[in-house]
Parts: sequence; C-alpha cells; structure tokens
Amino acid sequence: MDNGESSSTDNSSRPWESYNTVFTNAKAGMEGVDKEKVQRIVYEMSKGSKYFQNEERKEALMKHKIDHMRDRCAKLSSSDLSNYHKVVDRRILELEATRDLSRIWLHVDMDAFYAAVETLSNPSLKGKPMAVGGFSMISTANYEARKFGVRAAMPGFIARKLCPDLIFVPVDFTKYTHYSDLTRKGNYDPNFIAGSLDEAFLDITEVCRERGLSGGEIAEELRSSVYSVTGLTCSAGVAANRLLAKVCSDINKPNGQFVLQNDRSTVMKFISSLPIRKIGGIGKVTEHILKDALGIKTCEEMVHKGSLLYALFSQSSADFFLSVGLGLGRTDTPQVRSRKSISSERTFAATGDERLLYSKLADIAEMLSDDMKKEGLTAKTLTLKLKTASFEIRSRAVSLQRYTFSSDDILKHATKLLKAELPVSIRLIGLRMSQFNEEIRNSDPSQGTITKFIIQKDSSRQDLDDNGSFDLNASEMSNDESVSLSFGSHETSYAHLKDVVEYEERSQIDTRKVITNQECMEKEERQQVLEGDALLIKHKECKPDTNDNSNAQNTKAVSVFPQMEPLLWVDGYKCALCGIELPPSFVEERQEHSDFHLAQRLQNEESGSSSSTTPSKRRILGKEKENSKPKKQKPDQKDGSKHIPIHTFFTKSNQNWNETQKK
Ligand code: DCP
Ligand code: MG
Repeated sequence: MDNGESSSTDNSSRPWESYNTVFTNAKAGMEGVDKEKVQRIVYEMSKGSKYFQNEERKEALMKHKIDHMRDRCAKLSSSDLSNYHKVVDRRILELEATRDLSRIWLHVDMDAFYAAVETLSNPSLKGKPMAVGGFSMISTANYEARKFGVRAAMPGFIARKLCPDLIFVPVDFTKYTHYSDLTRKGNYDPNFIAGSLDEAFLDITEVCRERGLSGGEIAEELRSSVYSVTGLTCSAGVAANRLLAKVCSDINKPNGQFVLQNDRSTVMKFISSLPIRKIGGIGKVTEHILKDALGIKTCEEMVHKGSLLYALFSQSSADFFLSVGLGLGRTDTPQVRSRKSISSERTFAATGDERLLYSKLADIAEMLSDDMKKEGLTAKTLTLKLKTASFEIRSRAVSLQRYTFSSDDILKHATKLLKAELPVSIRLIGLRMSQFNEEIRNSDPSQGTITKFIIQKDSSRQDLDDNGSFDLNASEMSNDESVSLSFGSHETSYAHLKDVVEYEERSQIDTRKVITNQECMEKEERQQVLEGDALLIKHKECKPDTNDNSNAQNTKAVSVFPQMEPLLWVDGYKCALCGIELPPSFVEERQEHSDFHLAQRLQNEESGSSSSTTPSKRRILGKEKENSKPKKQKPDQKDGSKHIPIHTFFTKSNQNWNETQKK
C-alpha cells in the first residue's frame, strides 16, 4: 500500500483544496489535467450536436434559476433576515443535539474498479492509459488515462482525442461482479451497506472496540485484505458518519486512506474549507445556485449564510445544508425493506426490424422470467419500456389477470404492447414486472444473508448494445455532472431522464432481493436538496400578488402548486407528476428532474399560464402536447441542424470502432 493512513493533523493541509481547480467533477487522479485543453476538445467535438444544445439549454435554465434566486435575495428585508437568523440559531442547537461522535464509519471504494479488474486479467495493460468501454462511452479510465483528462462517462471518441494512445477494453460485468463479491468477504460489519459494486459503508465501531484497534488500523487491514484476496487496491475514509467517511475515502485515492478523528473541532476544521461539491447530493445545479446566487462555496459557509438558506429553500433543504455545514451525517444502520419490481432490459444498435425486435423481446421475457423464478416472485403488472432511435422513452404498462412469472405470459402481453408501438426504430427494450404476490413472495429479511443487504448496483440484468459499447445516453447515467437533461424540450428531457431511470433500474431496483434502507438514508441525508420546487415555492411567497398570501410570511413553505411540494415520489421512486421513475439514491438525477418541473413552472409563469396546475397532470396522462416537441419523431427525421446529431455520430463511431476492433 503506497499511501498510508493520514492522520487528522493532515487536515490542516486541506487536501481537498486542489480539487477546486481540476477538470469538471474532480475525479481522483485528474489533478494535473490541462483543463482548458480538455474543455476545448470536448467543446469542439460536441459543438452543434443535440447533446451540446441540451447542455446549452440546461445552462440557460440554471442561469435563470440563479437570477430568480438573486431577485428573491434582494427582496428580503432586514427584518426577514433577522427572523431567519433566529430560526438558524435554533436549528443549529437542535441539530447539534443530534451529533453522534460515538460511531466509527468506514467508506471503502475500489480504485479505477473496472479498469483495475481488466488489468488483472491482462497485465500487459499495466502502466498504459486504458479505459473500459467503447467509442461511444467509457465506464472508467485508469489513473494513467486520467492524467489526460479521460474519465468515466466521457464518450470514447473524445477520450481517444485527448489521449491518442488510449487502449479500450470492452465492459465485462460478470468479471466485475465476481471481483465485487470477493471484496465483500471481510468480517468487519455484517450489516455493511454496499452502494455499488465497488464501494461500501461499514460501521466498524464494534470491531474497533473488540480488537482494540483504531479506525485507521482497521482500514489498513481491510484494504490489505482486499488486496490479498483480489489483487486490487481500494481507498478508504474513516469518520464519525457516513457523509464524512465518503468524502474522506476520496482524499488519498488511489490506494490510500484518510482518517478524520471523531471530535467536533476536527470535524469543524475539516468542514471549514470543504468545497460544497464534495458532498454527495450537492450536484452541479445546487452548487451553482449556492455559489452564484448566495456566494456559498464551502460547507462552513452554509452555516454562516444559514438565514439565506432558510429564507430561500424549504425547511428540509435548509436543514440538510445546515447539517452539512456542521459536519453531521447519518450514523445509524439502515433497515431492510423489500423491493417493488424486477426487470430486464437490453440496449442494442437502433433497429426498426420487427422480427429482430420481437426476438429481442422474447429473450428479455425469458431472462425476466428466469430471474423471477430464481427469486420466487410472481407479479401482476407488466411494463414495457422502449427507447427509440431518437432517444424518446416510451413506457407502456398492462395489468395481468393473474400473478405470473411465466415467460409465455410475459411475452404474450409484452408482444401486444410492443405491437401497438410499431413501426418504430428502437435502441432499447426493457420489461418490468411489479405488483408482486406478497403471499408467496420469498422476501423474509430474516432469512437474509449478507448479500441480501447489498444493493447490487451493476449486476442486474442488462445487456449493453450488441457491440458491447454504450451509447451517449448511457454516459449520462453517471451520477456526476455529465447527467444530461433538457429543459427546453419535454421529449428530450424524458428520454434523457428515462435513461437515467433505466440505469437505476438496472442498477438497483431490479436485482436486489432485499435491499437496505440506504435509499431512505440517502434520501434523508442528501435528497433534501432536491427540492428545486422549493425555489419556486419561496419565489411565490415573495410575490406580493400571489394568491396564497395568507401564508406568505410563514416560514413553512406553501406552494401555489400543491402537488409540487415536495415533489412526491410514489412508492419512493415514481414522480407523482409525470410517472418517471427515479429511486432516491439517484440524487442528482432527481434533482435534475425536480429542476425540470420547476423549469416548466417558471416557463409557464413567464408565459402567463402560471396559475394552471394542469400541465403536469396532462403529462401524467400522457396527453400533453403543448410546450413539447412532437412526440413521435421519425427515425429518419432531420432535426434542422446543419450538424450531424451526436447520437448519429455515435452509431457511426460504434460501427467504425467495431470494424477497427475486428481488424
Ligand atoms: N462506472 C460507470 N459509469 C460511470 C461511473 C462509474 O460505469 N459514469 C463504473 C465503472 C467504475 C465503477 O463504476 O469502475 C466504480 O465507479 P467509481 O466512481 O468508484 O470509479 P472508479 O472505481 O473507476 O475510480 P475511482 O478510483 O475514482 O473510484
Ligand atoms: Mg471506485
């Protein structure tokens, strides 16, 4: 292990500060990257594409939101602020009372996981810049490649431009799942929480006590053990709560660890200059709003500017920000709960060939049925999902007469659903079964093995495209800032968002038998920031002519759009406004989604239709057409741009790439 434990005295060197200056989302190992060069290349290669336009729309929306926020700030009177100041003081006392320094949490995260696994299988890759994925998207890059600015979620053809010697290795989930399982063998916390294939949270309080070892020593031991079992390195963070432990595990990556002592003053010092973006749940949009509208750059400033936060955000969001500013996070072990659905899906090169589509549908139905059999599940609701060539996502559901897991049943109904959509060129088909028969459902958590507590993010049924590579939208499934949504077009937004949704479904819902309550944990820890609607709510409160002025001065946010406060997630993952599914752990995507609805509202407001609450309802019913592009875009339809749409390019790139590979 190259990097040993860093004591808390290292905090004074503020190891995170350099992250401020690195490219995009400060992936570990990208500190020396020529940011400008990378940005220029990315810009040049994507300019004019739909992706680019989408980014521009997002940017415009964000600016709009920031302006709104500034306006609202400016309208706050000194007596408002003084009232909010009191609220903050009270909340600080209340939150402080919840501070728990009695636990020791460890967050462990594998280094360049997929790339490291591939290098194990092929040691000749060692020391060479390589990426896992294809020309359309890469899943991760090793640290050698990161020096060139190559990173997860980047289209491979851009990565190759940045690093001409970059070696591409196709993804192989079976391998990663195998190695992930190997890393889970340790005996430090039987109830550990696995966030994805390559990371886990462990409460090591008991093991530290029983063995008389420090958190840092346990982290060293665990990392050595992972290395000896797998040949892979990982990094760890040790702290009083999960939020801090996760921040810490990134500090000395790769192959390092960072321990934050469990005392308040060390925590507060650590937090004092920690950039807000380092906190899970604070994504690009929130970061910009906080920074550009309120001047909040560090976690500590969340406390200093608490009164603005309470004035402008909903109480739960403000509470979250304040607790971050105080270095608080969850320390309890989440409970288990059952999952709601099981699904299977497949991504492939877009095709309108009906025979091919029906054959893929049959394969998926078979896979889904197999999984249901294995899990002892029967269900009644079948949902078909399609992603069209133009990235439109369609979702069609049918309620069956009886509970079933039979592939024949599934296929019969899925075929009907698909038939109704044809002709159309499709790039993804997914089937989901939900509404389980609880009586025969084999979901007794008490039977659980450790693996049942794992959220197996990546091991679910998914086939990447037949060429073994991703498409652009897959790149947007990342939980970092490359997640892309359009606010200017409903359809595009849907498509992008649903891509995220589908990734999530592949990632979490589908495969877990019993999951931890981590979703809830994360929801509580992080999702509070997702209430983009809160901006609107408060904005409305500030308006003198608002209809709900009876509550205008009330600190409790009151929405003129009651269905938006807060954005409701039916069953914890379905947006009550439009039905899109986004589980709580996809914090950033949810935020984007919330932002989307907010944008809609703001646009409506500007166009004078703000009083209407119906658009969202129309969206739920799938009948809404206003403000949106035509629903069905023919595959061969030109978008009017003189540039080649980026997804077209990707398809071409894939083909070229695969041809190149075959040579
Ligand atoms: N992954 C992915 N798509 C992304 C991000 C990640 O498929 N947009 C996959 C590939 C990664 C794995 O998840 O190897 C773990 O993600 P991490 O963010 O932990 O990244 P790495 O483990 O690759 O690198 P690091 O050393 O920064 O943890
Ligand atoms: Mg990792």
